[in-house]
Amino acid sequence: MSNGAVHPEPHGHVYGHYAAPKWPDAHCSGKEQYDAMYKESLAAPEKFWGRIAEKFYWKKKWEAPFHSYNFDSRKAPVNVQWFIGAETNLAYNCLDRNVEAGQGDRVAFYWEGNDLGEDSTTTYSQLLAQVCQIANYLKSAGVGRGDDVTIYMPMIPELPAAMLACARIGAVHSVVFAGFSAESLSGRILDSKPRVVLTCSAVKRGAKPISLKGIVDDALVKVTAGGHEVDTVLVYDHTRAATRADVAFTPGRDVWWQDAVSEQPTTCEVEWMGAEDPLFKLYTSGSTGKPKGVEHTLGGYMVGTATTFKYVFDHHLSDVYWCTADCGWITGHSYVAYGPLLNAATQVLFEGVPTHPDAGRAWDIVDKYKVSLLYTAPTAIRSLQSFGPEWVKKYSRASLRILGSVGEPINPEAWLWYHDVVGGGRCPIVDTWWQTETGAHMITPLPGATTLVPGSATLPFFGVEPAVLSEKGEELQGECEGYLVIKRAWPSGMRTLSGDHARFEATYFNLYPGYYFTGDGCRRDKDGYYWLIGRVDDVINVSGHRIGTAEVEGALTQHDRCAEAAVVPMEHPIKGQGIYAFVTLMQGTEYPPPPALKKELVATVREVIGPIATPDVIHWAPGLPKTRSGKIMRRILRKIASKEEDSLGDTSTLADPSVIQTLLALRGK
Ligand code: 6R9
Repeated sequence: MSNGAVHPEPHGHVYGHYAAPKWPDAHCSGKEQYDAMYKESLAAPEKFWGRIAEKFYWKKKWEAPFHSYNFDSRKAPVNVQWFIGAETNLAYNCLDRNVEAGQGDRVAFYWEGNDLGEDSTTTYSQLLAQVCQIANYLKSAGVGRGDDVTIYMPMIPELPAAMLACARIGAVHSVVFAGFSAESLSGRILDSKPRVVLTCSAVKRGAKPISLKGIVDDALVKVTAGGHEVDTVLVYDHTRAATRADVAFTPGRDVWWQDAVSEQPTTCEVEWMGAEDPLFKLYTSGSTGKPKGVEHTLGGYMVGTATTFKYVFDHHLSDVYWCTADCGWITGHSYVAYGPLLNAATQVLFEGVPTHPDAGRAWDIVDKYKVSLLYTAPTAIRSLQSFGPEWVKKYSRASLRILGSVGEPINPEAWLWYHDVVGGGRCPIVDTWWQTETGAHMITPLPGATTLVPGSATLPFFGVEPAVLSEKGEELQGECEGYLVIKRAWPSGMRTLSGDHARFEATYFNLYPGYYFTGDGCRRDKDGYYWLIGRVDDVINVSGHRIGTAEVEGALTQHDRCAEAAVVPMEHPIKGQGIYAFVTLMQGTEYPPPPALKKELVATVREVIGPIATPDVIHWAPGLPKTRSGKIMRRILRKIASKEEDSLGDTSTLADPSVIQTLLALRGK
């Protein structure tokens, strides 16, 4: 069932239990309070969420029924609605509401640039003015309610500001991670068809400068060929060394951000939107086909992200929060752009990588801004761990209070290092399990309430009712292992897939009607704790980023020497999982071919998808193990990739069993 993820140790006792600290002022202080709140959230969701939602500003309150949903696609279309009939605005709740409450001079963002010595501070009032200017510019470019806007930018304050500007005028943002290739970007633009694209001239990641504008230009050539025209490209001048004259500009289409936006008024009317109007689309990889545009709406997402942020990070106004995720991923949407700002949090926004200029950068930032809440991914933890504890111990880290983890299962060794070395044994770790689709944390400890066991995401958040199913779809009880599903709707869940509700139902609801299917395998132990094992579908989790095997296979076959490819996950010490590709070359090729071909194939994948999908291993395959009906037996390929060919299991259904010996002979060639 597992596809080769680094397995957490299921028997927590080996690593011990870590009792929650006694924090009387924690938002959830103690297991009894968690139990009581969890129970109420399931027994009386209307009362529970209604009370929380009262704290936000609603132009119009919800009506009865408060929420409704159907998870059974056999009965009727799957449909989820929360805060029915209500009207609100996310930007208003993130900014105006906080400024009106006297938080205008509070720091919203401490921005730390890629290079040392580059930094800036943005207060809530300043951010509000900035968002209004961008919003006014977007309106002047013809963007209105319900219109799509694509954002392809690095981690500078203008990125979350642009997201909020869209939210302010009711436009639907689609942020594309600025590490994706022109091809990937063009596919996403062709799917959502924005008239306006926001980008940046160039960016430096570590020591390497990258021309984002050049990538956008290439993408737009493909977009035009695909039958869509983008009218306006707003370009933030972030070239540093280069001058504007070095940036290719298409007159009539391209506009310098600093020129156009600074002319705009610093106030902008709010568009009041329905609670179930779309807020954003975010493309994510699935097991088949092209990436799916996951669509989230306003009301439930607002309440869900704000509430999880408050409780899971036990956020108080005295905290300084730093999430290392990029806004191009869901973590950057929910826990950089929306959740923290809804709580008037002060946060660090970091443009660079934590190992530049050296492996002490992350801890330097922690000390510089007195970060108390740190949220990062196991891959970053393992990478920093590999440089040795000296780099951490050079810095005080005395401000740290809570450490968070997200993106993939955290192996107990990394957990213990994070806890003992980074947190000096003082800071609870919140291992938060959730997905692009769920919008907000689903299974997670609460720092003042939950006893921790390294490697377990522990217990469900308020309102989340998980279940574990057998392959046949029977609900398992007590201690068990199977597929993780969710039994009822929670506020922040996705509502549909962009333009394809049938695919939404097929992917998440048809397999086990009545349940939301997560695509993850899990164990539940005798204490009811959940242990996430990894994806059970054809999705590889590389450094916490989802990559569909089908996408990588599609990219490889774009090389004219590649006849067929089969991609499986492999264990990777830093990235969690790596990409292992079996490649069949065009007829007539001698195996192994000259070594340069591997480099070419890798370059093709980087060009088609982006560097995050770089294959770690290319394994030549004159033939692939297939059933008589022609299905590739990935189970066998996974075993070969993990050098477990002694336990290949049943190979009697193979059309040609001799392919296995040939494959083994070509390992490392
Ligand atoms: C938030 C995010 C979702 C997939 C998910 C699962 C894996 C995320 C995890 C975790 C174990 C955790 N995942 N958090 N696995 N423990 N704490 O990462 O969203 O990019 O959509 O990925 O990531 O496999 O299904 P997304």
